[in-house]
Amino acid sequence: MHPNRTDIARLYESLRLIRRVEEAIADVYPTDRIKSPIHLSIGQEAVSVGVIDTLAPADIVAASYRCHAAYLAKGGDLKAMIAELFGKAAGVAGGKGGSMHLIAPEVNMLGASAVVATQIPLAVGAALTQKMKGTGAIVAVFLGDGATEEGVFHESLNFAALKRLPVLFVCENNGYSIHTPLRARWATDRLTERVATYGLPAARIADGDVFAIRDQAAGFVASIRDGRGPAFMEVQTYRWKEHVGPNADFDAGYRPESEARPWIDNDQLPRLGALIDAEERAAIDARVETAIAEAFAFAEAASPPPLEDLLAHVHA
Ligand SMILES: Cc1ncc(C[n+]2csc(CCOP(=O)(O)OP(=O)(O)O)c2C)c(N)n1
Ligand SMILES: [Mg+2]
Repeated sequence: MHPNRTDIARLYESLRLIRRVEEAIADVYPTDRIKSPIHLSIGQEAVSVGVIDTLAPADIVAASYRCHAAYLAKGGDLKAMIAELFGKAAGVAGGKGGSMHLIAPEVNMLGASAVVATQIPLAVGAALTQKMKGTGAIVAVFLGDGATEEGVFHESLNFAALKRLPVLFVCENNGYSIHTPLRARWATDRLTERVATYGLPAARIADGDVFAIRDQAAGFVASIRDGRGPAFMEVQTYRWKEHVGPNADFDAGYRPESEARPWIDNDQLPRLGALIDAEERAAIDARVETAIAEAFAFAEAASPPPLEDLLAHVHA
């Protein structure tokens, strides 16, 4: 899939929106107007953007608590997202879920959850539904490297491979589970080889290149849509901010800033921006800033859930 000018502009706009939304969230966070923990994907956006660009609107996406990028790349409503973070009734989960529980059924984004790896079996269940109903839709599920250590990841791979379910597993390998690096967790980093033994094709992309991610995903999506069963891709990436919260954390002692440098130098956002002419880029950037300003103003003005709804939709 050689990207043309329209593709590049579309990918750039998606990357730019996600980056600027998360920067705006990080800016507002210290004011305490955002009522939930936030897990930013700044630096990792190309994974969601590259993969989701290959999906059809009817296809389904599932993500972890680090779900802003997937939600926005899939076309989730920005106002309802920011209202959710502000704890307002107009939020996607009525203001009661926050950043880790984004959901957008109108664009086929399943509900995210704070519990590591729980999105994986839900995605496989959704894939089983598509297969049994013959809808032709496929499912893409995003998961962290830490999530591959959960038993349910392996159960899900096995079941999906056995039943040849239409699901694309996408591991965003940012090298850390909170503060613990891979070398303290895995005897070998041959993740794709481990996964392939379940009987599904598995590929790894090491350089964070959004076009390479998109090409790999497009190939797998075509094969899954043809009924050839699930596929797995590992994309190496890097989280620029702390695990949870708006700040950099290179002073925390678990990773050096020098480790981030090659990833920051390889940032796909300016790379794509340089491939677009200045006038078009300015128009995109302006559109993004307007959407963000409107979403934050909407969230600010929105009402909190009414008192009588306090115990609705919660476990008590
Ligand atoms: C079942 C479960 N175990 C532990 C946790 C605590 N926890 C929250 S995030 C996280 C790290 C997961 O790392 P990874 O899957 O690599 O995702 P990343 O945060 O890097 O995107 C852990 C261990 C949890 N939320 N759920
Ligand atoms: Mg990780």
